[in-house]
Amino acid sequence: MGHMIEGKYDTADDVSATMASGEWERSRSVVRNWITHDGKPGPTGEGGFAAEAGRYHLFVAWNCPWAHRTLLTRAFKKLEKLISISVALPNRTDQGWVFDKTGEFSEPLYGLSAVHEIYSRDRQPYTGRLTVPVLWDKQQQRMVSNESADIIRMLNSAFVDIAPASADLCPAEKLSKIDEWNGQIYKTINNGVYRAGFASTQKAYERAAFELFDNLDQVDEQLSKTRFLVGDKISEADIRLFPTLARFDVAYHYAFKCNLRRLMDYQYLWPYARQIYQTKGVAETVRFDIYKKGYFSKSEKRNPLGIIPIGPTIDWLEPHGR
Ligand SMILES: N[C@@H](CCC(=O)N[C@@H](CS)C(=O)NCC(=O)O)C(=O)O
Repeated sequence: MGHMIEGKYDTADDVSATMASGEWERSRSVVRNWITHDGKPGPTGEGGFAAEAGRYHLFVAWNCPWAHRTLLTRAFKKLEKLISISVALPNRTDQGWVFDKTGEFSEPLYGLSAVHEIYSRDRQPYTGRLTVPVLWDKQQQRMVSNESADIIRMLNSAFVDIAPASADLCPAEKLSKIDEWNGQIYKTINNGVYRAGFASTQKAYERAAFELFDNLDQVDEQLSKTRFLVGDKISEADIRLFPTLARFDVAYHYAFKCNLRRLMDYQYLWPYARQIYQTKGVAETVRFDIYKKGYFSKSEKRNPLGIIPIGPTIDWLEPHGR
């Protein structure tokens, strides 16, 4: 997959390195401005990004779990009419994430043919990986952020005065607990599946895979006691966990060899995942068919023939009983 140096696209693969130990490491995002209600700077980056209806746009792909968090937050915060989206095709090419000319995967904002074109449109020359999600300011023609963790936090707070009423996903009194879960879940579960799937030695794979299931077990235990990770209301921690759960049995279990247990085998985690799936607005952010296309796309190392499995069959609409 390509990257960009000083605003110029380069098809060469630098990207996420596999270290000598066989461990796979995700490189960091680089554009980290914040939308705030009054345009004052957020915790990082520059100011000038005030919350306004219709001003911002998200570039996403259905199969990307990091983009999925932003779509979930957009849904939970009732921002669908305020923030528009462009959805890239599930299979990346030598141009990285690309769009179709027409239909569901065409790019409505500027008619772009690839996500790297939005990075080169930014007035500040960009250097780095060309990832989704990207939060874009249509007014200034600038990238606000390409870090999903920041994007979901700003979407939670910045639009409260102009969007319909919605629940606070990060209430102050629960923030430290939310951050604690976020840290654990990111390392061992969200990124854990990739560390297992992209490991290049037996040892690195086993370390990541065992750690993943150990942490899923811990989450299951928590969900035996509380409806959501942090008490009885959904929070940002649940929003960050759900994209991995949604992809688990259909993709990670098989494509990334995360097969000690299935999500379906968990007593609490599986009904909890269905509970979130059955919440208004969530099913519209989920595309199991696309997950399979993306995770089983042709890959020399993982799936050389690019054959997509027919199953499994999973009933996400089964009553959750929680
Ligand atoms: N830290 C970023 C990571 C996003 C990310 O890694 N996205 C993947 C897709 S799931 C991507 O676009 N990769 C393209 C590449 O690395 O070239 C975030 O969470 O926003």
